[in-house]
Amino acid sequence: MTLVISQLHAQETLDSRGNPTVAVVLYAESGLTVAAGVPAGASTGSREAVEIRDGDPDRYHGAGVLGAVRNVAGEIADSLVGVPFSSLDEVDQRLLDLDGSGNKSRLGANAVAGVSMAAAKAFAVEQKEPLWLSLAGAHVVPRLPVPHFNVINGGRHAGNGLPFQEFMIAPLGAPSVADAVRAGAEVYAALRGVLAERGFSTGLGDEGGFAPTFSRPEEALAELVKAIGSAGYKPSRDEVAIAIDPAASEFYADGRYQIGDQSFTSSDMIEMYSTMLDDFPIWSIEDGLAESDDAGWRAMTDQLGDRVQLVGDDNFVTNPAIIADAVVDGIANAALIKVNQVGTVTETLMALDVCRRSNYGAMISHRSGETTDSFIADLAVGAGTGQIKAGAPARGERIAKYNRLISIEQANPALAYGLPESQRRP
Ligand code: 2PG
Ligand code: MG
Repeated sequence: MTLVISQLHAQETLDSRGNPTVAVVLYAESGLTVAAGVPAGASTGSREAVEIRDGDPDRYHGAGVLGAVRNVAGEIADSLVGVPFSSLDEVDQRLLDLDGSGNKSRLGANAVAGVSMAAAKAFAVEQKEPLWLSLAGAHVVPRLPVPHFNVINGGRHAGNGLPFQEFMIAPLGAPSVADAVRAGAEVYAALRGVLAERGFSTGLGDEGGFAPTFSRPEEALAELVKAIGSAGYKPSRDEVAIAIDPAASEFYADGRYQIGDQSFTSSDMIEMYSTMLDDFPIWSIEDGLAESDDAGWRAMTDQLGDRVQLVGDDNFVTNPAIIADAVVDGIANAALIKVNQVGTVTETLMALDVCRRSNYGAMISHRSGETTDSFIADLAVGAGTGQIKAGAPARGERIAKYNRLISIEQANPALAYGLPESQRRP
């Protein structure tokens, strides 16, 4: 099977926050057309692949992406059009060679990721396979993931003063994706009621979760437990569990973590998490400590790694080499996986491979700035890791992913749902 690209088109469109982003349309000589939309983050890791923005203050306050768009339709198209490619790997390697910077800063990770995602879709169409199947590697058993619904937003994703960024519900015990989505939506609706009853705002943050003015993370956890119960589910690791992403790099400075008017050391934070694990059905903690706090991460992994999934996001940036080093170093036991964080689909699949070989968990993730492209739903099924986070069960750009999962499930009733046994902690 060979893919010959006949034309690459790109345009500046808007993401879910109203910021410009890159959309790519790929035309192949076989007659197929596929499109991809590139997401963008707010709480970014310092070693992420570098997206390029125009910096022209007269357009979108400097955030325009016309330069990245020009790179797709110009330099990248010149290099890819007319070349017979036999694998996605070859396309992505050519993109890496052409960029030459090591971190995509020359052509832009936003340009490169858009082309790579479109090429992955094109290969699936050429192979007459669903995208999820064509993304599954030779040694991977595809699987429908547990959706992690971010129903309370804080940090950089909301202006509510809540230091922790994400409070998610994870229907680990649901029998299917459709039932998990239903549980997510029912708890979300119950949470709206619980918050309104207490006089809190039910306005939304960037990922569609509520953004009440809690100052302490424990308040958010307590309301979540209430909402799970009032929707008729059991707040527990067997049924509807909780996952959090404090995104701790965002409130870390000079070796201390600032939460409200209190300042904590790494070991204070680990103790706080330990108490939270006693008090709430939390099964996963992402970015519990800052990306630069390696010693803290090692201690946290030592002390909590047997009790809970510890996910590296800002520190790992979906980079296979960084994750491989962390495995040796005893940091975390899972990685967050975002295509645009590393820049190509092939490198994303390599990062997943490192996780698989190291028995690290891997949660496929959206960004806070999203498009309606549901690429990550297919990636999650193909990766077979049993976990995805794509925001609240509300707002078009978030539900595009969940609805795609339901469609995949309906069309493939033999696919298993849920966390593989090897990834349950404990
Ligand atoms: C995260 C992501 C997605 P952002 O921190 O995990 O939720 O946020 O896209 O802003 O980096
Ligand atoms: Mg994160």
